[in-house]
Amino acid sequence: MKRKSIHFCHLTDSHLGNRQYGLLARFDDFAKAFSYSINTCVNLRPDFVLFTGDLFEHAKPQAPELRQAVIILEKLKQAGIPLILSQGNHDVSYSRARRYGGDILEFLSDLDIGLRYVQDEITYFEVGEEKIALILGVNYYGKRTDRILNQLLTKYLDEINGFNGLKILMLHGFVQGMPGVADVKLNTIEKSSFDYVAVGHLHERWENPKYNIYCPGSTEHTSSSEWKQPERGLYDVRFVNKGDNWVSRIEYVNIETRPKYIFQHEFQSLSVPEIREEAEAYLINNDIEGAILRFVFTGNYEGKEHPFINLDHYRHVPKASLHTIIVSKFLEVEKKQERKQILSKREAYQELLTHEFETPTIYVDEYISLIEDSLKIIEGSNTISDQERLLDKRYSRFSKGLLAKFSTEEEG
Ligand SMILES: [Mn+2]
Repeated sequence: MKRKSIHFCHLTDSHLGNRQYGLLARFDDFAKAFSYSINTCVNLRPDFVLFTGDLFEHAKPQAPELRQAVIILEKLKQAGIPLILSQGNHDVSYSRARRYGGDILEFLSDLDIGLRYVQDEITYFEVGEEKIALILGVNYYGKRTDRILNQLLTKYLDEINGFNGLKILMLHGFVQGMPGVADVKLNTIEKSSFDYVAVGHLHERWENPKYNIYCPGSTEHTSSSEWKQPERGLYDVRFVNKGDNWVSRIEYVNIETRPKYIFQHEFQSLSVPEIREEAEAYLINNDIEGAILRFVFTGNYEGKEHPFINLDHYRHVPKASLHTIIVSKFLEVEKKQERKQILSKREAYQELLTHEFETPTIYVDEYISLIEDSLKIIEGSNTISDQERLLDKRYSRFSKGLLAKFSTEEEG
């Protein structure tokens, strides 16, 4: 092989067309993050760019986000950098696409914008006549991914083993070890001898260098659960061939996105008016220009004149932020306390049986034990048929007991 080095970028999950919080500004943010990523790639001048799925938020993108995609991808084409793309779960609605002849990514690759869509097949990065890198792109299959990947590895076994350049696998799914239930096992990846496994789907940066697995995370935050990892980015990957080995140098390059912050505040034993006043001051003090803010308010209060405190409508108090989310957890605290003050479960059953069902006092204990046992059976059984069998048993014991009680009463 003449070529001794390969340079590529890897990004994923841009979710173009996400109108988050119903805001035009957020719709623009997703395009900006993608545009920033592609500009970064153009400046890095790689041989090619990998994109591992979820280019769009919806399988049926509308004109505005389609135009964003075409305009942004045109920059890569102008720079002569091919984009190699694999499928994500957001991009595709299977049956429809299959039946009618193509999904949106196929449509984009039909346009002459330098995009190559790899669906359960191998493509090569070539320089002149020489094949430099083999790239296997796998479609999105959710929990079936592992089985289908195994089938593909068998199908392409000779082609992969016979290739002496750099080998890359692209997929969209949870790899074993990522948060979430795994779609692909490490065993499957291990036996395949790929030099770089490009992964999308998880929106956080995640790596397993031992198995050459790299997931850069989404280019923008699609939910506040992703904020705990504020940095967004893409991989700048260089491989150098030394003898028989490919040696990698992988760097994470940050993407600028709109700032997001979480504030947690606990109120200490205040009355409702004091809480409202303190909340308002706290929101004003922590207002941040252009940011997305999430406030989590917890605590207790002394005054009993209000049934609960909901501070949600205070989200309009910060004026400089783009969007504010308020989570009030007062209600939960109150509910717990109220439950303690009212009745125990047993007292509640007693109340219900005596007053609602006018159950004679001598039967109340029997009925309560039936209720308690029934609940235990329902919570403890795995299947409905188990529940039915055990409940049947319990009811027959109950009616026997009741019958016995009834006859003693008659006698007495
Ligand atoms: Mn995604």
